[in-house]
Amino acid sequence: MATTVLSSPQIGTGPARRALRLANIMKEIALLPENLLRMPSVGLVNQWYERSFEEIIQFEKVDPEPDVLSKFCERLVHIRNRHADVVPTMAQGVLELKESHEVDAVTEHSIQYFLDRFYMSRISIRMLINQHTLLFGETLGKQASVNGIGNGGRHIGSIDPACDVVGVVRDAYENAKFLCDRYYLDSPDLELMQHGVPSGRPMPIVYVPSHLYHMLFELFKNAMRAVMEHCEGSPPPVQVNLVQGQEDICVKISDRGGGIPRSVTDLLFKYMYSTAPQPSKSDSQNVPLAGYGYGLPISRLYARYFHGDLVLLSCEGYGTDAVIYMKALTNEANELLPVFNKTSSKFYRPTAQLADWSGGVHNLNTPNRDKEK
Ligand code: W6P
Repeated sequence: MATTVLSSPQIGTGPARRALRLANIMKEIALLPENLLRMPSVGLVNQWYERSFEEIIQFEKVDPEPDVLSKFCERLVHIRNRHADVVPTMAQGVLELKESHEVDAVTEHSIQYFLDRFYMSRISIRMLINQHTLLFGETLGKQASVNGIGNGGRHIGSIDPACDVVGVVRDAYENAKFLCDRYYLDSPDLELMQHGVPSGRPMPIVYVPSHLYHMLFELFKNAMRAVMEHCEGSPPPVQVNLVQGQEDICVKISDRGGGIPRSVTDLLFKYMYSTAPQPSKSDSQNVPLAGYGYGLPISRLYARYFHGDLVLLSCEGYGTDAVIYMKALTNEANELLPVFNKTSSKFYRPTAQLADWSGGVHNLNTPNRDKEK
């Protein structure tokens, strides 16, 4: 894992790699359903990509002198900031589409396919930018990530070769609990159990702590909200099982929040369904715990980025298990990237599928249709 995401200090490879990934996803943007491409927010995102691409390729031809290297770092930081709001802006674009057009099943499928690849590409590009700026940036970067201030000196950019899963779980729980207490004036306790390593010992893995935190925080918020909305009297605890296996490391978060019907489980990962208007800034003191935005689909992409996964398993009437799988072996945990080729372009002009099973309309809209992956 470490080797795939380390940018070379030579300027030749850094810009080339980023430019290639930018070019790949820009070709896919061009294939988006026309209706979506015409939405103002999507146009804005497209402009950001065009501008960043132009800025990056400027660096391809110049010699990697120290002055150029630091200019390159500055440019990367600038680009990272420019793209900070890509996710809510694309979500806005999808809302604009829903409000202005009837969206058919084929279009919806294309949008799901595109956004999964688009956000995965974004995760990978931001990972490259973070690695480069942390490892080769001026001031802070050098000391914090190479000589290692604050984390025992072990970080390699944003990668922690001994990421403390237990610590990240507790941290994510505490922060979700804070929001939960503020909104519901109470919150479920955490019951943490470890398997495969002695209890109370850390369970270190090679991982990007911020990615793991992002997934756990999202799942805790969902679990807590379900529990608080469902329970009468004192809320039952959220149980977390942490398991070190040979092949996988699993984090299972179990809530007794009443569960969700099977037909809804897949919808929670669909961008077209999970798009809701952003709560306004003035509401920020009293935002609901979760339930807007792209938290779950994007968390699953974080898991899949290093060949793990995130799945939901619910028993309607009782509660939900959410499992994060991570690869235990780092040589299997390399990047999973979208590549653009003839296969991917075909997905944007899919032919409507005819049902080959009886008993209902099995078109692309059927929630329980088997996953394509
Ligand atoms: C629920 C719905 C959900 C989504 C994600 C994680 C946990 C839960 N619990 O009821």
